[in-house]
Amino acid sequence: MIRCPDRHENPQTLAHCRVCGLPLIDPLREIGPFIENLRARTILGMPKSMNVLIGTGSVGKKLVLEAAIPGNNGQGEAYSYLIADSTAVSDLATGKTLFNVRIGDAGSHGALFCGSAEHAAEGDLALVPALKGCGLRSNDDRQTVILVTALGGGTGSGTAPVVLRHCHALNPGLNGFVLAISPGEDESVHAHVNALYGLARLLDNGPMSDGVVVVQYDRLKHVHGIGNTGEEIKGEALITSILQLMLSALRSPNSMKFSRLNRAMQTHVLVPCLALGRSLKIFGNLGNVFRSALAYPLAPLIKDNVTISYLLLRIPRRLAQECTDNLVADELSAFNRKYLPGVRAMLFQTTIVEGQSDRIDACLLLGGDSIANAAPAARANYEKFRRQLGDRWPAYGLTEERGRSAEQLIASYDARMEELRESG
Ligand SMILES: Nc1nc2c(ncn2[C@@H]2O[C@H](COP(=O)(O)OP(=O)(O)OP(=O)(O)O)[C@@H](O)[C@H]2O)c(=O)[nH]1
Ligand SMILES: [Mg+2]
Repeated sequence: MIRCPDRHENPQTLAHCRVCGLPLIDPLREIGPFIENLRARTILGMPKSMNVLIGTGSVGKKLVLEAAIPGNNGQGEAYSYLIADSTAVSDLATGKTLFNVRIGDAGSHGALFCGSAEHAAEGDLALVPALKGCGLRSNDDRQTVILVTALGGGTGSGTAPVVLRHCHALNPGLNGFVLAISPGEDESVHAHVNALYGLARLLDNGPMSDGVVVVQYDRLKHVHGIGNTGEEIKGEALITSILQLMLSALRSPNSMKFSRLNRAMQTHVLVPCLALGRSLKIFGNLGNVFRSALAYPLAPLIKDNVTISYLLLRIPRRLAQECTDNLVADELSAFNRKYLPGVRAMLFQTTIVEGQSDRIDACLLLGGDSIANAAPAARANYEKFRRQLGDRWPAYGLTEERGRSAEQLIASYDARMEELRESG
């Protein structure tokens, strides 16, 4: 209810009092923009972070909260954090710069479709000030944004592209990477529609991120690794490991070389292959470690289609003298020649970690394959959805035209990849 200046009660939807006809003024709505403006000015006084980690949707939120716990990402104070989800963050006690933007109206409780979440994020006045607070303020090609999200839900798939578009508007030179969890093959039609739409939007406009690392959710069941205290790493924890490797290898200024090469090659969708806690004593050499990673890509991949091969490598200090950059380069190019014959360019980044373990972690990021191969279920489900939908597009916050443009974006990416492969 809202009161008029003469204190008659009225429903919030009216513009004038139903008793006396005086105008109804909602103080919060009137001074909202003023408060946002004030907040933005306060934020601009904060130090600028060169590395920003953003989580969208429930899964993104969980992963960012985990990474923001001091000591968890191995990066000290290098990152600032932003969470954009349909539910609020209750615990901000991480001791870090952590912004929280609530997407959508209070009644939605998280159940949104991609298009509705996209509209909600586009209309959200708090998003840009929060991004400025994270450090996105001016054109700077050293700055890195890593965004983590699942694509099967509505909030993450709808919000992530909007957030990245704002990031590019604030810093056109940024290096942007996404870790995206795509739905498992047996998930619902809606999950696949959200994922295909979200992925298309991430490739839109230029595209919005230099590399989208796609992990298919059900593939996590089949991969196991070893942590530095000998514990088994599986399922959910594998995502955390990939994110940690990305946070340490793709931070400023190293991120620049990856994004520049990726822009030149236009291979924006990357499939990760993970080998965690491998002992060089057991595996003999790095090539064998890479081979064990390639045995089970975390999204479907046709190996002959791979044109670019990145390696994020983490080694303990005691192996630093043994694993020189020259050795890593030699082993990676020999491995590529043998198992990925279509590779035209490669790049790696080694991170040294302290500790007594003699185990190494490797994450190959392989690009050049088509999305139709990396997410076959997405395409089939999208077709099914389109046939069943009839005129109910608005229920999903979409129009037939937006759906078609998403399909075209994916098709043109795939055509570009095919052309690139054939030209080689
Ligand atoms: N990493 C991780 N992914 C999950 C888990 N459960 C489901 N998923 C994947 O994440 C997708 C759902 O993503 P969420 O982040 O929960 O959805 P959302 O973006 O919050 O969207 P809403 O539907 O609006 O809540 C599913 O389609 C699965 O593919 C989990 O426990 N961990
Ligand atoms: Mg959710």
